Amino acid sequence: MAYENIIVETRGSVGLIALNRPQVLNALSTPLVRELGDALGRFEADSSVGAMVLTGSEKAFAAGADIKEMQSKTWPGTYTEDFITAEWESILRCRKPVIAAVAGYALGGGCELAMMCDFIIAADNARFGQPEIALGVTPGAGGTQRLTRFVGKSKAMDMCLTGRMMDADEAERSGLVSRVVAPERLVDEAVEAAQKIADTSLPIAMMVKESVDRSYEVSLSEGVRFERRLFQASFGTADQSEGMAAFVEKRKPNFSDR
Ligand code: DAK
Repeated sequence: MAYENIIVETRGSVGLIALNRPQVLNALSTPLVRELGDALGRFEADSSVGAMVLTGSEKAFAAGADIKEMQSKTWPGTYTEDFITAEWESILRCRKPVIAAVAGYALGGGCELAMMCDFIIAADNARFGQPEIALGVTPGAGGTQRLTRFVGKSKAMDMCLTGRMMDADEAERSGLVSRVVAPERLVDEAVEAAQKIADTSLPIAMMVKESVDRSYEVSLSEGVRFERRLFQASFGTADQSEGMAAFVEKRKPNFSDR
């Protein structure tokens, strides 16, 4: 697939995808979301890639779904075609870790897309929001659900009902983002974090991701039981032998993803 709305490259063992519709602040059109799904799928299938970074521009990660594309949609149409659900959910099917590197606006579907990633590194000019209410619609890709889990009910209600934006400092204080960096450091910082992940054992990194994600779905005791089984299963890997031998021998581990 030729990409017109994203820029894709590989840095070391990291797949880097930049949303690229600068004239509309990276508004998420159906073609863009389709291309994103294709690129993520390729990195997911590429054994030389251990983690991905998703970013935008310095002005906008993404200012939401493309309002001009949505404007003429109807209820029966969005419902029967299940408006862009399958394409949007492609990022949730990634089993390799995906980091969002967010500068500028991450609004509506842009904020939702960032929250679908495994964690968010923000530039200090990042602004997050769920302004859909001002357009006469509700959030549609997890804004009321994931944001509430990240920042709690009070701030989620505030953001979804008033549409106000949260700056990077507040987002870090509230647990929405993991770290805040200068805009010019953003992509490098995210790629370095992704490379650090890619340097570990791929199956173990995937198990860690799956286990943290499971904490949102099940009770604490079931989650800990799931984690315990994965921990025990990790002793069936060559990478457990290598990781522990490397520690004892005071050298860097050389993981083989087995
Ligand atoms: N869609 C289309 N075009 C957009 C856009 C958007 N979301 N955001 C900005 N643009 C365009 C503007 O129309 C403008 O284009 P021209 O007029 O130059 O042709 C250009 O980008 C620059 O924008 P501004 O001139 O407005 O720039 P400012 O710096 O003055 O303002 C802004 C920046 C981000 C505050 C403003 O552009 C803005 O408020 N944008 C809209 C933000 C918004 O309401 N976002 C939420 C959209 S609704 C679903 C999945 C996802 C969704 C729903 C369902 N399913 C899976 C079912 C998501 C829904 C949404 O995101």
